[in-house]
Amino acid sequence: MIHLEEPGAAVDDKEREITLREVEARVEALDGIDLTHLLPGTRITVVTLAAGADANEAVSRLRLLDDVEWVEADAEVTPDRSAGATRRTLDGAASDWSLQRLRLPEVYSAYTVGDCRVAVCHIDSGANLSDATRDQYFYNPGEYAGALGIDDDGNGVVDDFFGANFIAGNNNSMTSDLSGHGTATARALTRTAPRVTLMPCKALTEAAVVPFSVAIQCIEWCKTNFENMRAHGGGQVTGIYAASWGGSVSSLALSEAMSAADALGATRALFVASAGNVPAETHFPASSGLANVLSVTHVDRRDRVTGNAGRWIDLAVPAESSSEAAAVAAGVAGLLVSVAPNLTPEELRSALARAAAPLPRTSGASFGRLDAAASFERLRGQGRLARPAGAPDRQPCVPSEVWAPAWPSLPAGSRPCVGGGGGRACWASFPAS
Ligand SMILES: [Ca+2]
Ligand SMILES: [Ca+2]
Repeated sequence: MIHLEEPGAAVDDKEREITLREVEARVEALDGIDLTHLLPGTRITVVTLAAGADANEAVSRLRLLDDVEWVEADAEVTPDRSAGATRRTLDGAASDWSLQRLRLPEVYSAYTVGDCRVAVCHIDSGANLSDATRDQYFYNPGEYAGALGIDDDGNGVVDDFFGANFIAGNNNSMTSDLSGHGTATARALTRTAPRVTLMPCKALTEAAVVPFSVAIQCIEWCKTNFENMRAHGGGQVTGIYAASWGGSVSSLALSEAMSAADALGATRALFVASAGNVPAETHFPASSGLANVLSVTHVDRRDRVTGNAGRWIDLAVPAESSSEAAAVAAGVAGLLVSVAPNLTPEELRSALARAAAPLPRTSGASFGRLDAAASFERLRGQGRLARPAGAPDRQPCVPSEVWAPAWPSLPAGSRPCVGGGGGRACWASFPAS
């Protein structure tokens, strides 16, 4: 991936986009470069080397271009499933003991939680439609009333009624999950957060790795959806992004996409990222140090940290794996947003972390163990609950009635990306928040 210089002479977004396309064309003209793909809304271009091209040579040539700020390999990381986990055990996530330890039953009975107009972006291996998660699937109101074969809501994917898949540049809506990982984290998330919508984006290849360039496309797709939801009357200010994967290699490109998702547009962004299952000083993106990341490890029934430990890790969640822990924490974040939609990423982080149950100082999770009931109590004490304590409402949401009427085809406040093809929207064209 290469990062292009900001075109200084550009006077508006449209011209800026044209300039970036011109730079991209110059990159593509270089020997050894086969294909480039400007990620919409960013200055990041994914470069594919020609067959037989020398990677080091191509990188050197790219670095010499005036318009290129930096070059990095498109690294791949793996999901944080537990080492001994089988599909069968993963299917049980999140387990009863975990929900009990989090005091979630108390939350369900004391508060009216869940709101189908609140969503969590699930960047994983997809999610198979199942009885457990079906009622909580995203049903894209920018597409379901549109035309077949058309990207009606301009988010880069044609007919993405339920989800998106950016593997191998397919940009399609098929989120079927071959690995079982995404289905398990989706179940953990939806079980934790009844009535909160799951927005699945498939970023895991058949080789069971997450390329950073694909994760970036998922962030953009979800970001566009959060912007559209906000533009059409939704109350959710902070988009929640669940990332149950990571690795030892850092990425400037992914960091930039995560920061931009927070800085641009009318919605902000909180990433809930798994800290890894084994000791490691770096587990990116959880260890990125970005202000809008909540890094999560896992503890057993006796509060012993069984996942990664380190000063950069924020919270521990009772769970079988770091993947499940991140999914559960993202679910709790969704629940909090469902009763207090105005929460910013800072306030959400604080509501989760500052109410945590203490763990021994040596545990390696800075704030302790997540305590969902204490997080709710903290917000109630601060007068932040838009929906105060009341009878639980567990009725399943009717997808076509969640956002009614369906959205018009042009996302409010956006414009098509120049050269992006097919009416694709540029969320970067939303003004900075
Ligand atoms: Ca679409
Ligand atoms: Ca369509």
